[in-house]
Amino acid sequence: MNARLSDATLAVARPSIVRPAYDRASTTVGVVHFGPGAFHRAHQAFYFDELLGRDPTCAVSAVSLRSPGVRNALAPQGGLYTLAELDEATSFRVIGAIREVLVAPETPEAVFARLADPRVRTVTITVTEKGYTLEGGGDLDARHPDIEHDLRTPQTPVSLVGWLLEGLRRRRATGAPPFDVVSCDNLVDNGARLRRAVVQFAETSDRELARWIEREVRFPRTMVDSITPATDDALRRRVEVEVGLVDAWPIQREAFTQWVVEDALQPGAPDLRSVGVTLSNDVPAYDRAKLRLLNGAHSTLAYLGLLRGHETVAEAMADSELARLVESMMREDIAPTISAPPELDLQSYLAAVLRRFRNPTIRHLLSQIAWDGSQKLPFRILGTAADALAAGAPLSRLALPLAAWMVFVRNRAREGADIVDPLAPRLLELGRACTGDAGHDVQLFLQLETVFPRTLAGDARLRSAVEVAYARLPQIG
Ligand code: CS2
Repeated sequence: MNARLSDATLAVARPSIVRPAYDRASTTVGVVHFGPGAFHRAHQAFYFDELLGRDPTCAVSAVSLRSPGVRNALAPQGGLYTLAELDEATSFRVIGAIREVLVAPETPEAVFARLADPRVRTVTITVTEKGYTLEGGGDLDARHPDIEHDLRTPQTPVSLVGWLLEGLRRRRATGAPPFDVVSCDNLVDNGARLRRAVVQFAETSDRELARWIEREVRFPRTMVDSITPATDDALRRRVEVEVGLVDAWPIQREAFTQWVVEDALQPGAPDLRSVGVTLSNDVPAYDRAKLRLLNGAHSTLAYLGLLRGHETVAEAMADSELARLVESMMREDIAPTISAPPELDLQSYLAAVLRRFRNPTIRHLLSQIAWDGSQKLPFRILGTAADALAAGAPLSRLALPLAAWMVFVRNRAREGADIVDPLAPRLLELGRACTGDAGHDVQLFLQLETVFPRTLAGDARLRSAVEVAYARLPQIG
């Protein structure tokens, strides 16, 4: 049995393994990250690991808002884990950027101490779309159970917004400048949305703090990209062979990675540009291209691919009829709604996304992409559909992922299976009420106000296109 990965055993890892190019013991925590899931460890932590070789002050304190799983896996490893970059040849790298993993409900004061520490200049976030507790129009969802809890007890928060507000309140009390709040989730205009939610939350308890946040705290917009399939036991076994050590939670991703951050970080912030991050004043152009082309195609492949019996993105792309449909949707329906930044050639970008989807070394499960459809589809498909309606453009292809999502929910409900979605109980209730009649069933889903804006739900052209698509799709029973 091999030894467990740790600072003490790293020396005996296989020579080919890339190790942290810095002395971990001499680094200090300069970044707090909320949501240390696979994507953070594949993406931002990789960039901070690169940066630590020239700036020892940007080690990461990772904070889990809920579960102890990541802490339990990484604490015995001193925060070390393996990153496998899957390309023609797979490379393995041990990432040392995460100095500690805190479980917020267990040690709240340790988290607040990090947030109050003036050496922490940056707070990054990957809590997925549902973690922002926003309602359909983009405002803070004051009826969300976590927000209701935090409104009652702001000093012991459970929501991301609650943690940020109490952290900023305590930071302000120290007299130190605030930290930058850097959302790294797939939301359109992520930084601005998060700023709005935090200020709205502050307004409920401390208007002066709300004004200070508006004046002093930076919430840069970002676009993040790297396809990161969930870790499985096959990866754990492969890492043990290749690294020569046991790693409880290695991470895998494609070789491609991109991070675009609004050029609005505070002076003295980590020099992200020096490690390949694009600082831009036109992040919306990047995030629209990525969310609509890549993520819109991903969700389309997920729901249609699952209905056609496929398991992974690569398998769905090997289905020539489905691949042709998705490519046509990208080129003819989505691309025309995007005005790309000058340095981004949209057709080359689109071709690269399709190549990435076909990467045979990536086992990206459609069932993983199908999670949280109620939170993803508004950013990935509905914005494009609204633009298509405004332009009088055809909707037949764009309606397909929406109809396929509805059929997916209906089929899961009929199978008595669960779905991963913050609206799961409501969705499964709708699924059970479906009859298979397109007009009846589609109308049930269009009533979901937190998913379908009233302007879209009330548009007969959209409803009709989704009904036609729904009627064409295979259904159980
Ligand atoms: C995927 C994304 O799971 C999903 O919803 O569409 O995680 C996707 O892999 C990333 O956004 C790629 O950058």
